[in-house]
Amino acid sequence: MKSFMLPLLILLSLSFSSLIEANLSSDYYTKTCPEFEQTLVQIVTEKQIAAPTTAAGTLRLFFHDCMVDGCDASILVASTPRKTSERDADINRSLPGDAFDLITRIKTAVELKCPNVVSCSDILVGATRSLVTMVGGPRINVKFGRKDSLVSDMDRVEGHLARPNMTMDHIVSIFESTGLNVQEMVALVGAHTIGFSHCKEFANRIFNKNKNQSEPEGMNPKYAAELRKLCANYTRDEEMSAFNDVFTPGKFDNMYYKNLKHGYGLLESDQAIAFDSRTRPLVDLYAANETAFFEAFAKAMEKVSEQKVKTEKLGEIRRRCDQYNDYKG
Ligand code: HEM
Ligand SMILES: *[C@@H]1O[C@H](CO)[C@@H](O)[C@H](O)[C@H]1NC(C)=O
Ligand SMILES: *[C@@H]1O[C@H](CO)[C@@H](O)[C@H](O)[C@H]1NC(C)=O
Ligand SMILES: *[C@@H]1O[C@H](CO)[C@@H](O)[C@H](O)[C@H]1NC(C)=O
Ligand SMILES: *[C@@H]1O[C@H](CO)[C@@H](O)[C@H](O)[C@H]1NC(C)=O
Ligand SMILES: *[C@@H]1O[C@H](CO)[C@@H](O)[C@H](O)[C@H]1NC(C)=O
Ligand SMILES: CC(=O)N[C@H]1CO[C@H](CO)[C@@H](O)[C@@H]1O
Repeated sequence: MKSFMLPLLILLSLSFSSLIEANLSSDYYTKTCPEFEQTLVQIVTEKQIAAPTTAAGTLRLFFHDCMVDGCDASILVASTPRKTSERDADINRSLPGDAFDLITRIKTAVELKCPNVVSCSDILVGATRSLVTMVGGPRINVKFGRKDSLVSDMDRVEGHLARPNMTMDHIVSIFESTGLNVQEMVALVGAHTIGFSHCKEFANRIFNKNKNQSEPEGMNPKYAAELRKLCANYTRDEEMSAFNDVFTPGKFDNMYYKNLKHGYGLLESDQAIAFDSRTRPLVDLYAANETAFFEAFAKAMEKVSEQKVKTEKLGEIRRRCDQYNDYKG
């Protein structure tokens, strides 16, 4: 029975979620859980101070959750023996534990104050908003009132998330299929102004490819040499990683775009947006004007956070973020 129900649910959520408008609002929990925001900000602050990589990890988790069927905490669900969930899709294997831990901590604290009221998806969205500001980025206007998904399926990830080795056409088409245009795409990828990438994500650029060429496409030679040193052992030590923004790795600023203009793009897809004729003018704009980047980023993030949101019937307030409420083991 179960194996029949799940595809059915997927079909339902596909056909209706875009038709019914969700009622998101900025004061959604003011009456039902007045302590929500304050509790969230307090835990986010403590966690970010204790583990400074939390901001980048959470921002990436947010993006991966929202790109696959809207922000619905489907990424937080743990796999079961019967079903491999989104977070264990190959592309999610490197999602950082600190971000999952943060959401669990907030959920636990909020459940003590107001049980069964605040969704996990709202917690992830709210935490991302606070962390971006905390590391120097813009204020993002977020609304609340999302429900958590009733499905999380590994097979739904592929095709919704870009990979560094895709062509720019392919990457653009993935964003467009999610309702995001080229301008919004370039602004959103500015998120790579914080955080890091594992060597395997760019090893192809610095080691194997173009063996006859001294440097990978567009990469600053000194930077390439440093990366080769850093990643020398990456096949043995899979944890080896490099900062996405080599100059101001922990600060949310427009350095990412300045880097691209000088050959300091880490991923192939990063560097490529400085060359493509559709994206280059936006890279130039955001490199020259941080205010323009911040405005565009905040607006695009707001849009991402509100697309395809689950309403009453298609979701629930999960009691545990990693399990559906009807989970029976
Ligand atoms: C062209 C589209 C994109 C591609 C190909 C891409 C790919 C990647 C890859 C391969 C990593 C490294 C993961 C790892 O090694 O653990 C990464 C990291 C990251 N990505 Fe993206 N990404 C894209 C767009 C975005 C967007 C739109 C956001 C957010 C709005 C984002 C946020 C992040 C963050 C914050 C990190 C650092 C994570 C950390 O330090 O834990 N990315 N991305
Ligand atoms: C949104 O709110 C209106 C008015 O409160 C209500 O009639 C409607 O059913 C709500 N829609 C959803 C999807 O919850
Ligand atoms: C891109 O990378 C993925 C894994 O990271 C690999 O499976 C795929 O074959 C690569 N595609 C191309 C065109 O290199
Ligand atoms: C590298 O250069 C050698 C000698 O010039 C040539 O035979 C070979 O085909 C080149 N390989 C690539 C991948 O361009
Ligand atoms: C790589 O491994 C070798 C031998 O185990 C070690 O001497 C060297 O310091 C390592 N390099 C890096 C960058 O970790
Ligand atoms: C930078 O962008 C902002 C926001 O779009 C704009 O108001 C401002 O005039 C721009 N500054 C310059 C120097 O172009
Ligand atoms: C954060 C998280 O859930 N990571 C998981 C990604 O996938 C690997 C392999 O299945 C798991 O071991 C991680 O726990």
